[in-house]
Amino acid sequence: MSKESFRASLRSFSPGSPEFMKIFIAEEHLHFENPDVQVHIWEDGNDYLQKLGAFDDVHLFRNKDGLGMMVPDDLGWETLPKYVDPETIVGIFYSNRKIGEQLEDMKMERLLDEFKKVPTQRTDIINSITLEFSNEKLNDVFRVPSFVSEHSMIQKLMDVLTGIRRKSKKVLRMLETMPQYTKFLLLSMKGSFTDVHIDFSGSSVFYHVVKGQKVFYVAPFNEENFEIFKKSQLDSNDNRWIGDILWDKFQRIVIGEGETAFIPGGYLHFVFTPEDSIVIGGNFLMEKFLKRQFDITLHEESLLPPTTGEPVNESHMFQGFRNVMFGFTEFCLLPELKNSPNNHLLSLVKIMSEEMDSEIEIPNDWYTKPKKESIMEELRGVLEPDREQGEEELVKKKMKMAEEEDSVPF
Ligand SMILES: O=C(O)CCC(=O)C(=O)O
Ligand SMILES: [Fe+2]
Repeated sequence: MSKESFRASLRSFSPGSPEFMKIFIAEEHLHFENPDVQVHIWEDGNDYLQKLGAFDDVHLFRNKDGLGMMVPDDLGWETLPKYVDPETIVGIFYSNRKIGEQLEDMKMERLLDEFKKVPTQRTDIINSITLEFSNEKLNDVFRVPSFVSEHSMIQKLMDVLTGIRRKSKKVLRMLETMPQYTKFLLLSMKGSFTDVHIDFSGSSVFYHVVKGQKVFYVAPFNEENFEIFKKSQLDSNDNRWIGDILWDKFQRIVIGEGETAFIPGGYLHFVFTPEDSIVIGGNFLMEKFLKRQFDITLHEESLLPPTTGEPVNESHMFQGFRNVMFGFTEFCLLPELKNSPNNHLLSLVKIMSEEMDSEIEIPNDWYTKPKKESIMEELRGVLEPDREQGEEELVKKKMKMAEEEDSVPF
C-alpha cells in the first residue's frame, strides 16, 4: 500500500498492540526513509576514531574487530545461565499489552523458559531491556568499546576519583554510588516494539546485536524534532502517535547479528525486533553533547509528578545525572582547566555554569547546597576573572571546603 494508507491504517491502533504490529510488520521496511539522516556503514572497527569522526551521525560496524569491545564467543541462548545468575530478578516489559499492564519482574530462569517456547505458543511478547549486568559473571568477560571508555564523562570521573590516594568519605561514597549505565543485556522476543523515545539524559548509545536482529528507526536531535517530541509528551490530550507526527524524520536501520551501532546523544528512536534477540548495549554521557544532555534531563524532570518523593518513572531516567555533573566539574573540569586551559574546556564551563543549579536537590545527592554554590562560584570566577577573589581568600575557601568534605552526612 502507499505510505499514506499505511500510516492511516496504523492510526487506528495503539503502537505495539497486536493489531498495530500486524500492519506494521508487513510494510515497515518500505516506509521509513529520510535522506537527511546519515548512516555510515563500516566493515569493521579498525581506526574507529577516524571513522566516527565528529560523531554527529549514526555509525554501523558490520564486524566488531578493532572496536576494542570484548564479548564472549559462546554467548547465546544456551550459555546465558552461565553468564547471568538464573536467580537474578529482571525487569520485563510486555510489548503487546496495554500501558499500565506492561511492567513486571521475573527471575532470569523463568524469562529464559519463556524464550524456549516457540512463538506460536507464546501468549505475551516479552522485551527485557533494563538488566544492567555489572554484578553478573558476564561483566568479567565483557569490555565496552574503547570509544565508550575514552569518551564517557562518568568513566573520566571514575578514573580521577580512583586515582586519588587518600580518599575522603565523600569520594568513596561517589565511587560506590556512581551511576552505571554502560552495560545492559537486552533480551527481546520476536515482535517486540519499543516506542519512540530519547535515551535518558540524552546519553549516547552503543548497541551490539549478539543474536537475532533489530530494526531501529532514528531521527536526529534538533530543535524542531525535540520541540515536537516534548510537546507530544507533555500534552496529555494529544494521543496521536509521535512516530506518525515525525514520520518523515525517521530513517530505518537494520542491525544484524554481530553488528554494532553507535548512536549520538539525543537521537529519537523506536525499535522493532523481527527475531528473538540478545543484545549488549550501553549508554554514556559525552562532553560533546553536554548542552543537549542538560536540555533532555530538564525535560525528563518536568515529566516527574510535582509531588516530592520518588518519581514514578525514575527508572527511565539517568539517576544521578546532576551528581555526575557537579562531580565532573569539581574533579575533572576545574582541575583540568587550571592545568591546561583551552577553548573546549571553557565552553564546558560556560554550559555548566548556565545549566547547573545549586537549588535542585536530587535523591541521594552527593553535594550539599553550599558546596554546590561554591562550585558554581568557581565556574563564574573562570568566566569572569574580574570576579575572582584574591589568592589568599581562595586558599581559605578551599581549606574550608576540604574540611566540609568529610563532614557531609551521607
Ligand atoms: O531494543 C529495544 O527494544 C529498545 C532499545 C532501546 O532503544 C533502549 O533500550 O533505549
Ligand atoms: Fe533507546
